[in-house]
Amino acid sequence: MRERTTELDQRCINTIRMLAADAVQKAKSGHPGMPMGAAAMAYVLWTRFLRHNPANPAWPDRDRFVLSAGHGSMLLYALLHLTGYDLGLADLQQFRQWGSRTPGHPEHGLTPGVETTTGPLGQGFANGVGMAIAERWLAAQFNRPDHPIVDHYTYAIVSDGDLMEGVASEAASLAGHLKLGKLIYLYDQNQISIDGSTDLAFTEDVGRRFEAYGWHVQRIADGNDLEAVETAIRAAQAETSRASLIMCRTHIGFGSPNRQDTNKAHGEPLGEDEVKLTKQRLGWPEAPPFLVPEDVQQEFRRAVERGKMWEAEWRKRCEAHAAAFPAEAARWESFMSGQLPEGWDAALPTYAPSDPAVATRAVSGKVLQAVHSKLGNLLGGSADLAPSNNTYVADGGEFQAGNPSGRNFRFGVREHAMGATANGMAVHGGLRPYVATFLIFSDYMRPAIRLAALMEAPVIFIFTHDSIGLGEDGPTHQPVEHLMALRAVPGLRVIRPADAVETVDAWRAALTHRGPTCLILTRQNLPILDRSRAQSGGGVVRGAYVLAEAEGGKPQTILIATGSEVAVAVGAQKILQGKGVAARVVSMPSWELFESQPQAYRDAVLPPAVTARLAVEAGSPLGWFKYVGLGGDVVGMTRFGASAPAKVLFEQFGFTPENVAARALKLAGK
Ligand SMILES: Cc1ncc(C[n+]2csc(CCOP(=O)(O)OP(=O)(O)O)c2C)c(N)n1
Repeated sequence: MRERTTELDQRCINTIRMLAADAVQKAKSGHPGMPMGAAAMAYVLWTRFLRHNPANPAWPDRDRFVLSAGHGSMLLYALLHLTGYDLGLADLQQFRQWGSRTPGHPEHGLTPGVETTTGPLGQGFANGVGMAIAERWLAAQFNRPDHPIVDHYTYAIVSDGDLMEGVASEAASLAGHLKLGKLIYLYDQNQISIDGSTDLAFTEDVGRRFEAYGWHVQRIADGNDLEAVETAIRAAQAETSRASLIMCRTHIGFGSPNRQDTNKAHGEPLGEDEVKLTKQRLGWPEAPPFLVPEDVQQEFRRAVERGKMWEAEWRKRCEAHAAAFPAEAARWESFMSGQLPEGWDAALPTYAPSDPAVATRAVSGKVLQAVHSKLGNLLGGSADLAPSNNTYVADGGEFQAGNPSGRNFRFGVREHAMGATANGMAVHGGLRPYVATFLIFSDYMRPAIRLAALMEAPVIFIFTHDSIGLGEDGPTHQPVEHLMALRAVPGLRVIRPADAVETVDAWRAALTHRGPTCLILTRQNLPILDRSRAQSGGGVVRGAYVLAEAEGGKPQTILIATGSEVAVAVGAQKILQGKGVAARVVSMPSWELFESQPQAYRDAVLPPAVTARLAVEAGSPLGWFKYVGLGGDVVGMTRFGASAPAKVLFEQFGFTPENVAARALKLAGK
């Protein structure tokens, strides 16, 4: 450990502070105060601990760093720039501008070195828990005595706001239970948020709360005390059986004579005059802006050489590991590539119309079991609904503190943290996480689902009990608006299979996709559909297809249905046929997949000339008019459901072949 803080240390820290102040000032927008207050502890972490390779932000065994307080993004951009990532001063000067690589909040996939997208407070906290889980699981899979190839820390800087959020509490509770000893969080305890002092709303003893979660908690009176921060991080590393929270009392807007320790330092530029005063106070040249002194540059850039060396050492370890354990090494490569191994789908179940009716959630469980041994990195679980979600895989073992190679996860009743943790697992790399709950509770994890889509994180969200079809649990548990709400998320793939055959294909689509997928599954049994009148070349992978062509091949009307309502539409088709109306049944498990098809295919499934179209889905009709047109109609749910047996509910709400046929007849003008 260094004896004392040098003058160069101070100038390095002030460089971070002033880059943040200058960038926010130039953009006339942003949050200067957080980076200014947290610069010192971030400096200690990044220059004395963080093992990373700026030349290769994708080095698999790098330490992960999450800036959970994403509004302080300039802190991260400054560190990435200074330590030699492919992020120039010109990028910092474009902070928050159109097309720049330095957006208002850190975005994974856009800026090299940004591990996860943060900004919605609490999410980064939970993502980090997922990353630490991923590290532990991969280490248990691949490390052998004298051959550690997975061995890194997950660090984060978390703020008052992060720790006020429920998702952080859920994730902290989970991390405490799992004893994630390589998770180390620095708490930027500046006691200021947007409204003012945290005393307005946040007065519990955070340290004791985290101790109660089972965390190792340290308290630092002065977050600018580099030696104290360094000592605490070392102690946190030495504590291997508990996650660590290092509470650092800091000062928002540090150095700003008129803004420090006030919420004025939070969400707006300091102002030209105050930037000047701050520079004077910190002994910094007033000009030029974006100043990086030569020796400061050199000091930070030592990360480049060290990074190269660390990665080279790791590669050597990998070579030795591969020589000693060639099969494991091949598996490691396969996990990290994200590719599915040859023959992964060989054991997928198949179904024929003569098979008994089966719930799509049950088929999903069978699929999981069938691919389990082939897809060694497919893992996940449920928020305390495993028997209902059919997610527990026999022989998978349970991921627990004492069994880090288990593949069944017990997330507890913590949907939000489950989603955000899965995002962290996915962006860590090497894992294919799935998580599950009832569709109704997708609302409890919606912010995480949204971020999975924004990051294109390959998480599989399993949502069962997908409609009034769940029956007696009643309106509190019956989703109505949820399907449409999920479809409204850009880049999110939503698939609602109609039967067992479509469920197998839905899983196939999810597993071969490099982004997030929601699988929407039934509680109730569904018949295996007759496909003898299906049009060839269709299927789940195309999003919608002709499941049962109209007799004679010339449809007068089209019934478009999803999930459990497809069988209802097929029943209606028969009635219509008896009345001399030729109806085509289109199964449309996924809007997003259908939208990605060529126009010619879409027109073949939904011929523009056939305008008498009826959509049938036991959910909100909102949005269906896109496919049925203004001249079309929708049999949907326009009110909450009710508590009753599913069969009664389907009758009462009109999801019967008779009602669907009657509505279609009206449309066809008969
Ligand atoms: C979920 C969520 N709610 C609200 C916000 C808006 N917001 C951004 S920063 C902030 C206050 C944060 O205070 P703190 O975490 O203490 O950050 P500091 O003031 O120290 O920069 C809020 C409410 C957000 N980003 N995310």
